[in-house]
Amino acid sequence: MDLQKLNIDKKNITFYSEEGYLVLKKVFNKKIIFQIQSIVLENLKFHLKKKKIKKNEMHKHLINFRKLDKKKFGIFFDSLQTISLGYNFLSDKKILKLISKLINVKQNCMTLTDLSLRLDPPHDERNSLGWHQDSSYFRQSSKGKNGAVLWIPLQKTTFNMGPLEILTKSHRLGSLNIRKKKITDKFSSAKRDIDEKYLKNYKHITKRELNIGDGLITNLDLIHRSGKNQSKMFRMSLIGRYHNMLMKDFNSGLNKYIYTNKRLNKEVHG
Ligand SMILES: O=C(O)CCC(=O)C(=O)O
Repeated sequence: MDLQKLNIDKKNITFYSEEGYLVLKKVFNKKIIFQIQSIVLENLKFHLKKKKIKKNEMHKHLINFRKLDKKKFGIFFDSLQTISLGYNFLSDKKILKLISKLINVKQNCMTLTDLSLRLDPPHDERNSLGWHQDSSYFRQSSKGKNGAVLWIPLQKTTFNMGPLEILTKSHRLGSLNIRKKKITDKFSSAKRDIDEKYLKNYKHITKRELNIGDGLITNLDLIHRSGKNQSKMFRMSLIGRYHNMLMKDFNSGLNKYIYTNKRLNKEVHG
């Protein structure tokens, strides 16, 4: 079921509660998405020390940058994680109203944390995520149903770009709180993949092509994974996590900036 123009009714709320997700169509301000794309481009020019990069050559430069200098690419990537426009976008009044209805909390009594801007390169799965629940990574709510994740594509995302894959109804498993597996490659993401034994009852994979202006909201317990990007472009997306702070299971915390530079991080945080 798709939700257009954010007109939420009982049917949508029931669908979200039964299936664990809701697809949003044509609801986000495209202008802001284009502005976020230009921030990525400006930041890329800055890190590559280039005066000009044509818009249609951005992906070519991103691909080469990641291939040629993983460390510098990591710094470039990290500096996109706290862009101010991302907060604006994810705390749009209408979005907050919608999510508050889905997770059944008074409007504005939610937290918004762990924003991320993902850049998923083509034919490179080092940072792809296998089947997981966001509730294993983000423990603000002990019960995943008291939180929601909003996933917004920053460009048209076709099937060959590997849109997010979700296991319909899998949120019914509750929060599995999978522990982090050790990683050996420092340029790969740490994983909390779910064991096959939990997946056997959830065979129905949903994936959708999304346009600019569309989005996807999921229950924090819904099992999902990264699709395979087999295109020639980076798949860019913005993600925010929302939690009901008026529930007993809410785990409070501070919003701490983790510096990419380990020495500086130690100096500041000890
Ligand atoms: O966009 C993706 O490929 C995966 C994102 C995701 O699953 C997450 O951040 O939890």
